[in-house]
Amino acid sequence: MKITKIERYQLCLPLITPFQTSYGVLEAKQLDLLILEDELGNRGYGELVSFEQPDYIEETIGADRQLIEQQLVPRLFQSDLQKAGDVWSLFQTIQGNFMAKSALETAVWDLFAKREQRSLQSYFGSHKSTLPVGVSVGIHATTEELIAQVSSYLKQGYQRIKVKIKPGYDIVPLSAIRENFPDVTLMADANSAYTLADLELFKQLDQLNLAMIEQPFHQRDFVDHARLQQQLQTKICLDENIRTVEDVKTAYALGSCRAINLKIPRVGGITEALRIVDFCQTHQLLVWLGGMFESGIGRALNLQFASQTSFTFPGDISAANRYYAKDIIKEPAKMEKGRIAVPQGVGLGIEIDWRAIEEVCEQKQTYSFHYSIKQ
Ligand code: OSB
Ligand code: MG
Repeated sequence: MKITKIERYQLCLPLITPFQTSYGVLEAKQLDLLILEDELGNRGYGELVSFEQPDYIEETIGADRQLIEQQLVPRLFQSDLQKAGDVWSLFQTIQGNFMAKSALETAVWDLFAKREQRSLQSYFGSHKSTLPVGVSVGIHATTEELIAQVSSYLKQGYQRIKVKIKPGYDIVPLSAIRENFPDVTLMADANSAYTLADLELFKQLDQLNLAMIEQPFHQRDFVDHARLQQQLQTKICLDENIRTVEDVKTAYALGSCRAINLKIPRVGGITEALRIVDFCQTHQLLVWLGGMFESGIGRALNLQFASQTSFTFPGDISAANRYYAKDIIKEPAKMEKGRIAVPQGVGLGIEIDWRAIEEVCEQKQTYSFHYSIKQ
């Protein structure tokens, strides 16, 4: 396959309500839509989801745009891909920059699926048509507001609640939720805000029957996570730490966690994500699908990928209306009875809403094949 044209639409989607984590507050999500065109006129879609601030991981959307233009686009134009999995080796000598690589790698998967007239989920051997989903709840000003928000999400049907915590906002809000909703599948996400000095707090959280505690410690720490896991009944889940299957091997060997929050963009795309699913299956680590405030495009990818039988725990794949007033696809993800449908059709199974794109597009850039020759 030859890639003949690449378009990049720079979008900014305002969130319905600001989302607060231990890193800060997010009010609008910058994201880039990448469209890859082949010699037959098929178009594959990918989404760049990195943040403006390098707090969650090192990448920023600004640096990623530059890397895409200077490194990844030229490599794609010079390639002759036989299958989607070939992109992984094409990008292999570029270290890090996982979200930048994922934006293009996933677009190539969509492109191959469209060429071959197949759904994306068929490549993963999956057939499920709907998935149970959960929701991630940000830090709220008061416990009352938090309880009201959780209550509203549960009424809507969400099957699992994840609550963001930070030092000083942890045991009180979580105990309140547990008291009000004794049976809900509940978990906490610390986004790296604690250290092993907080062991006593984690022992208290261990009493709340949480499904897991996500990323309590530093993004590069495996050793203290292992020390904590040894002393807790509750599963530790790693998010920020996990960029490659080698990271999962390290975590497994040390006993740093019993669950993995897998985000396709954070691990550089579908090929690496599949390796991680395989390793987790073989070693009995719970693997589930996380989110990055994706638009309908990234959400469709998440739904296709999480439809594999190995995913049983509800993902951070909420309905479009949990995030944005207006999505950029024709049929935004809706939740019914706690489940969201896997888009049907070829590739990602979605259609872009070009009017909506026009409204939120801040810049458009087109790279054509000759771009790489001029390098
Ligand atoms: O830590 O899982 C996280 C969103 C952005 C960055 C990091 C995280 C999150 C979420 C929300 O928790 C996931 C979503 O609903 O898309
Ligand atoms: Mg997380």
